[in-house]
Amino acid sequence: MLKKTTVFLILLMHFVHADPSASALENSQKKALIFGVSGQDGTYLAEFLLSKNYQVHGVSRNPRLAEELFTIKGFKITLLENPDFILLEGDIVNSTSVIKLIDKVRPDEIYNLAAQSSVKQSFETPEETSEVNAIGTLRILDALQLLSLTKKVKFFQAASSEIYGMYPGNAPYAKYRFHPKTPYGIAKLYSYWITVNYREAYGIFACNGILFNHESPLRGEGFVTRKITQAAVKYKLGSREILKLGNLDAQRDWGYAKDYVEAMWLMLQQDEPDDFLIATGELHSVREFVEQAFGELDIEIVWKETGIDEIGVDKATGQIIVQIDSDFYRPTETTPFVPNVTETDQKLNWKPKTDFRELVKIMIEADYKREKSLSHNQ
Ligand code: F7E
Repeated sequence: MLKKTTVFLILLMHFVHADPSASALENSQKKALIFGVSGQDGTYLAEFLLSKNYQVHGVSRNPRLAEELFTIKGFKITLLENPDFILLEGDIVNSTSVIKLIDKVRPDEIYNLAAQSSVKQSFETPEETSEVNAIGTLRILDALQLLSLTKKVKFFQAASSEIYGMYPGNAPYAKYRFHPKTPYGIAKLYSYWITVNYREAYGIFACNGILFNHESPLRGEGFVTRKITQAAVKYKLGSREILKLGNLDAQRDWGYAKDYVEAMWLMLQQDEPDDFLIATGELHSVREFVEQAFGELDIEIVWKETGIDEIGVDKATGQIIVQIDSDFYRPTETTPFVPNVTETDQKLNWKPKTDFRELVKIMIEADYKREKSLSHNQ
């Protein structure tokens, strides 16, 4: 009996003090490297991975600015003050920077979320867009090859529904039917195929998440959803500035970015690498988004006139809220289609948790809180 207790104590001491077991514990912590950490998706993904006990290395072109952004947006405690979160300076337009970063961190997983993310802007700066959104991805994949890390590191690429472009809405679903209609979509299609190619050629565990529009209170103000929620809140608080929009009948599949980062991570936890559509499977128009956003604030919109003269009016007061501005039209638009998310549901076992109404509500509430506190501090 005494002998058994002694053996148990010796074993216990061994586990508590022995260095090898301590370092084994340390080594079991996975390391992730996120390119584009300060954007909407990077921020949510960093938080998500930290909650899964990862050590997260986040790359930003300007870490000091990224710190400021995290602080303003309320991520000081969850990110900046977390010892497992490390901000690094780097840029995917620079191969040396990419190689050095990957060599330094030696991550288990890399997430490439760095992009010039505005489709409209891509018509004005197509070359820069391709440099970042297409060749940037190649630089990361090629660094893995050069550093002989093809078997060690798993890679996630944020692909986009813009790669489908002209997908005819009523055609039978086909995963590989691409006809991008924007410089953004074309650059993203290159990054999609180069990811597939490095998987097939070098056996990298590389996955494309074909992400449909995903929004949140962290969305940039130039994207239509955030533009609308901000305008709605300002109107509610007394502003009479007219909301100028482009194509009200453009349709999108809008999900919640916070849900989508879980899907990115899940892809890298599968037995085999593959590409998945990440979407809600529901289409809504910009018009519906406007109605829903103002509706959340008890403002009912009625539409009058047609075409470029169409206006959205406050039903209760007759005040003009929305006007059309052709500057927000694009030279070519992506045709919307309802994505078939069966494979994502069945193979990845992932479904979005937040529907369209909840998403609009989350964004309106966050903008309302922010605007209120801004006006309070003035
Ligand atoms: O436009 C229409 C516009 O700029 C949505 C990015 O995350 O999702 C996003 O790209 C729709 C378009 O996003 C305005 O014509 C009307 O049909 O919010 P957006 P996007 O172009 O769909 C894809 C999947 C990505 O990968 C991209 O990175 O709304 N629209 N009026 C307007 N759009 C804007 N921005 N402003 C307007 O006034």
